Amino acid sequence: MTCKELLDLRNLPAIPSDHDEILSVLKRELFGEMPPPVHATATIDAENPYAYAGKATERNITVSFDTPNGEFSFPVNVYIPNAVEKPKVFLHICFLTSMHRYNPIEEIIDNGYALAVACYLDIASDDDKFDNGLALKYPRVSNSDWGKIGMWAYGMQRLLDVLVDWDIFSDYAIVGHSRLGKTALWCGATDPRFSLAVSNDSGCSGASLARGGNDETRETVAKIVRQFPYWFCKNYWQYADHEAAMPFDQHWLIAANAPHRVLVNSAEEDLWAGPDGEYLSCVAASAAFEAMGKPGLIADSDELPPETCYFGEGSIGYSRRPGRHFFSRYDWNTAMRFWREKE
Ligand code: GTR
Repeated sequence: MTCKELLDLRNLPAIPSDHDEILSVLKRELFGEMPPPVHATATIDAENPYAYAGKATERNITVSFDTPNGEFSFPVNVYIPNAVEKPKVFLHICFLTSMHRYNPIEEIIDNGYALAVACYLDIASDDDKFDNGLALKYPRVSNSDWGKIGMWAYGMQRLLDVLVDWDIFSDYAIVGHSRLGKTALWCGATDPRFSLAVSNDSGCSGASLARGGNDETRETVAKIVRQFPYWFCKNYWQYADHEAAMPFDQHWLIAANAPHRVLVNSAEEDLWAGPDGEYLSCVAASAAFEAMGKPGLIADSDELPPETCYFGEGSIGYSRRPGRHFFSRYDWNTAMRFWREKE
């Protein structure tokens, strides 16, 4: 079957032509409302200009901004290649600190990119407690109030304030893996200063379509809201086992990033995330990019892709590699390639 035939079976809601309308539905029904942006500032707590054999400058900073309930701060590590005049910078919302295995820092530097890493737990805890971090500053009352994914995304936008103010970078990408891949897509969709959002194995409620797919093997809305209700606004919970009633599907989240680029990385064995659902979502989101005069996904076939593929020519990039759920060096190299090839 062609992708078009597969998509026809899924009966997806059409993407609105108005960007604000896409965002208002995704806010109300999925991730929750976001507070207005409040410009952040930062202190540089330590700086090492000789990091990585002298190839990089490492800055340890604290990002701070006002909230209705006082100031909020979180730490970030930034790595800047010394040999590049105005490098592009990846903002990575990461599971742990920058020393986590998901950060091949030296390789990123050697490719001429800068990297800014924040640990998501420093922004808000990954549990149903709303008494800490950014959650404490914004009491959750209504069904459309934000969940944790919205908070993590908002924190990264405040980090972006600081990096833009430094005026030493030429371009900004938001990157994340898995639950933080969902976050990266939402962060890019709600802040046009990013020129690229990289979703690594983001799966259900991220890049992967909610409608269709193999419910035995993949994560569904029912499964995710049972285990991680606090990632979302409460309105999303009503769609457990009622995907057909959703006024949107996940291709809207990719489309909401238009006209800026999106890269979707999948792993062949990551059936929980649903690589085919991620691919079809890219195909379905393409119309929104095309309506803005940008190419969507440019693939070499109408059928589902093979175990290893890279389609990097369109505004939506797609990569699939063998193996399991992981943010691998392969995935990082795909992101660097996509950003390098598409200026
Ligand atoms: C899983 C969750 C996925 C994905 C993953 C992760 O347990 O069901 O949606 O987000 O966690 O973030 O590692």
